[in-house]
Amino acid sequence: HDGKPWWKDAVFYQVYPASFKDSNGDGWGDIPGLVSKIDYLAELGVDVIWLSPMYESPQKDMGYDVSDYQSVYSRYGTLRDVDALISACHARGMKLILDLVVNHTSDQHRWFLESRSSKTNPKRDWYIWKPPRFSPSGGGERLPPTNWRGYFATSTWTWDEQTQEYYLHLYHSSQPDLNWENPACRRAIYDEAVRFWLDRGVDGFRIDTVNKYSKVTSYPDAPVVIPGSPIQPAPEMWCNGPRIHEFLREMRAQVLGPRGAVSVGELSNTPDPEQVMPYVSAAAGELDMAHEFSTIRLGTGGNIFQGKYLYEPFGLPALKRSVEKWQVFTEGTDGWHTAFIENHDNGRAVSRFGDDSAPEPRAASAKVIALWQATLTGTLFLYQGQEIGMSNMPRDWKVEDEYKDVESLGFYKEALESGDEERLRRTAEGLRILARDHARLPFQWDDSPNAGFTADGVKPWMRVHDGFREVNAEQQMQDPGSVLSFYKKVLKLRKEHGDLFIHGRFRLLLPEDESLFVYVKESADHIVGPDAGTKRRAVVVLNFSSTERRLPDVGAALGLDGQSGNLLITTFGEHKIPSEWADTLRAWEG
Ligand code: TEU
Repeated sequence: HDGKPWWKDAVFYQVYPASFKDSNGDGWGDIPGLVSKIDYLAELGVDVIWLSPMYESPQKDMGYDVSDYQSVYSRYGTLRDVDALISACHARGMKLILDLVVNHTSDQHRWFLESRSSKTNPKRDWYIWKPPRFSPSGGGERLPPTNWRGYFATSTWTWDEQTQEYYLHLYHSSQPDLNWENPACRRAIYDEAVRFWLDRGVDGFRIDTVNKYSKVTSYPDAPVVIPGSPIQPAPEMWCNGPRIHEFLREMRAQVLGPRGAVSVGELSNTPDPEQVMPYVSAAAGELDMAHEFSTIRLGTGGNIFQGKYLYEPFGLPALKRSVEKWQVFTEGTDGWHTAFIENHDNGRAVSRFGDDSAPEPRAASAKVIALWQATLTGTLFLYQGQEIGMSNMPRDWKVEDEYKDVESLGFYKEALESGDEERLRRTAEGLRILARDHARLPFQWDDSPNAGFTADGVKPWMRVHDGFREVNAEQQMQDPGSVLSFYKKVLKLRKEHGDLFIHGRFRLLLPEDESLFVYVKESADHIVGPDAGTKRRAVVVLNFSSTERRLPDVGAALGLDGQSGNLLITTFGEHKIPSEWADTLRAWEG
């Protein structure tokens, strides 16, 4: 299918450097460790590695607090190690994208150290400083400039004694927001954080918090949605703000576009496709594609601020409706999207959408998730460990013992301090399902001590899952019936039938069925080559339950009766389509 950019058909694979492979026995993953596993990724069918932040950082938010964009966190390696990784990728025809974290820096970044040094420092305006307010009740108590609540369950303002002002941080207080309103600041970002790495040979970026750089610059209070709370959710004050599209167009025009760098934006808090399209329309000249989080975050309670970890169960129809919404929204447009169900900020898919209660259902449901993801339209992103069915931490691991994430601990602390037992119980339960920590356990390579992630006797920065002897890459590489083997099959299927599975139209069937997820993928009409003009169709049937399901008459049940066209039927071993379907489906062949 000519005329399609390479990144539409490519399979991307996210590596979380701290947890992938430790080569020097310090308990932290590192870049040489990743290089030692690159053939494993090539054999899986990975085309592009997305490496989460490996820059110099105090690690308050696992590297999403950058203190120097042009040097590497010592535990991960050196600039030369990154050069070696780039060469290793390119030598195999693979590519490498980095994580661009430029909504904020670390408070240890030299720009912030200069900015906070005095009100007259030339870089003062590179961050967002505001004077205090004083409580109208006359008590004279000093108050932050606004009542905004940030993502880690605190105010978005921290007081700076030296210059007697507050600075803004949507995340941790050690992550001060950069002021994108300042042109000199934007230029420095483009030069120091973007151009530097493109010059070294990286192929593009996953762009962190891509819709948050333009704030409502009048800094008003947010309406009260949490009665009695001094801090209120305020995403409308910084998500999809007044100048965001201008800024992203400028970044693409000035640095990403001329270098042909691929860009995928992290677009959270934007559940309306109408708001997503301006970011991913080719004509807009902003991003090539985006990650939108409605599906992966199903079950997070209420608003993602106060209720993010108050889990609300959902049924398969809700999942299907969410997938459908994001599968169809670019149809007939010049936009493009992504397919993903795991990343470093979310619980493991097999625990969230499958059944991780025992080895057999865990493997079976991991394969259902594999076939589901591999047959979705858009660019496919996998997260490390998804391909072997890694699951959430064991449910009996205690938050205070094993959870390390600044967001998890922020919400847990808030629930503890609330004095509300029920809230604390629900928050602990929500974290056991949704916490970002679940995706950050060390990769399970084999059944040796520490799962082969690091040397025996070394204490990994995060505890290894107790189940690593049953779930590890080594064992699955030898087993043709393993989850890993299945992923290799479905990634191959996806590419062999890209007109259906990567570029095809998605049509949901049986929307209200509580256990079957059934959809049709139809090839677009503009097939070039020998098949020009023919419409091919595949029916994907996924059983998300543990009970066998039979549909007496597939045609009627699927609402496809009377239609013709080539039907691609693919059965995978234990995923055989029930025999009484075979005749009906075969009848459609040809
Ligand atoms: O995450 C941003 C992000 O996903 C949040 O804004 C999200 O909307 C919030 O958690 C509510 O669900 C990125 C990185 O992926 C994350 O690891 C960092 O902690 C964060 O930005 C700050 O850089």
